[in-house]
Amino acid sequence: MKDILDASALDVEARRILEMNDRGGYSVPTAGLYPYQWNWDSAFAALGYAMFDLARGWKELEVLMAGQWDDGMVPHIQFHKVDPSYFPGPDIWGGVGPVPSSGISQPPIAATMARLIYELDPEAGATPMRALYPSFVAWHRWFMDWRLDSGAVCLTHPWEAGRDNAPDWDGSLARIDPVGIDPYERRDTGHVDPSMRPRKSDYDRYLWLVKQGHDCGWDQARLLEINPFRMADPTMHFTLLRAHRDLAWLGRELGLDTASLPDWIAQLEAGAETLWNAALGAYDVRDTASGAWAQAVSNAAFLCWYACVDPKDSLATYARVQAPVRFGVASHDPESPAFEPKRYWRGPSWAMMNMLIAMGFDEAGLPEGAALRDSTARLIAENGFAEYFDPLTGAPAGGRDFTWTAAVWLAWCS
Ligand code: 2M8
Repeated sequence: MKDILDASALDVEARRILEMNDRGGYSVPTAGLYPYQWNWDSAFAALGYAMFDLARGWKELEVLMAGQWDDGMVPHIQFHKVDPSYFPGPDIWGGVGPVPSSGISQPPIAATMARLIYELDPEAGATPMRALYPSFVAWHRWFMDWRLDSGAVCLTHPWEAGRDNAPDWDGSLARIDPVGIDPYERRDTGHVDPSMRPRKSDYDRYLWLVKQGHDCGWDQARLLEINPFRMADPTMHFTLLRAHRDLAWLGRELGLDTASLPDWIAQLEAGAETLWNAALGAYDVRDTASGAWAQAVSNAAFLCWYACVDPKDSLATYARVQAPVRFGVASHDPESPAFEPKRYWRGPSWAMMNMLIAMGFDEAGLPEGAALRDSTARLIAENGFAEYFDPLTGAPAGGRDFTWTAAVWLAWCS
């Protein structure tokens, strides 16, 4: 790759982006569009920083976990410094943690990134990792206490999966009548072409769900009773299962208490069965209220190798959906009528998802991992450090100078 693409110039650019998006101990995904600290973005950022500054990598995780709520939840956004360029802000969310925050979480990849950083230099990593370990256990426990349905991990808001407007949620969101939300003004469409963003009908429902959480003080027991949107989801399930495994590894390595982890791993291994949609030939989203499948092949379906669960027929499905795709993994099946190659999580290729999927392929000894890495590297080299990309043409889309794309370049592509 290096001879073809001038990787060293891209390394310099990736580092420049990470430094530019550094707000002093935490990073923002990109200025303007996302001016706060996002949970899984921050975990990728930590790995990116660690490639040239280990201490800065650990610092990112420390700031992330310092926003943990008393109940163990680690919020999806921390609003360290209010910035009107983003909506909805802290007043709409009413988070109840130590830092103004949202009230939902995000895919728990932080323990997995912590393991990768630790492995770069175990001696330097022992002290920060020991300090972080109990907060990771508490966060993982929160998911196990509040978010299981037949052993599958659920989300309570599309923003929680990080795959905001994926077609996976369409049927279930359509059943919500978003009455009672205050008039609002979106900011995202002022930064990015609206045709690359969610539709208004999605935003109305996102805000209705936020209001519901806000009005009950983000009480998980109450939300379990009243929230009609509880989706058992491969993103949450596979990232948590993988994170449990990595946390257990770190705990054993450092001689820490790993007592809960084997049982949590066993529960999620069994629960993965309830996400397998045999008719689709893929792991799928299941609406826990109706029992209905989303009938959607997403990129999250291909995290089964990353989670080290039985892939069943996933490889054949991967080959089918990837046939027309040139760059990375499409976030939604290109043969589906809902596929839109530039609209956010309804089709585009995401460098960080590609990395997680490829980690699983590599560990399973499948050649698809190296191929995915090459196509993602080419995507970035030819189109820049965009938020996401058209998987058919490679055209950059969404925000630019993006933290996780830069981090993925440094940690995996270069
Ligand atoms: C996107 O989500 C935020 C809401 O959380 C938004 O659109 O305002 C998603 O791509 C999510 O996965 C990501 O963490 C976030 C920041 O990059 O942006």
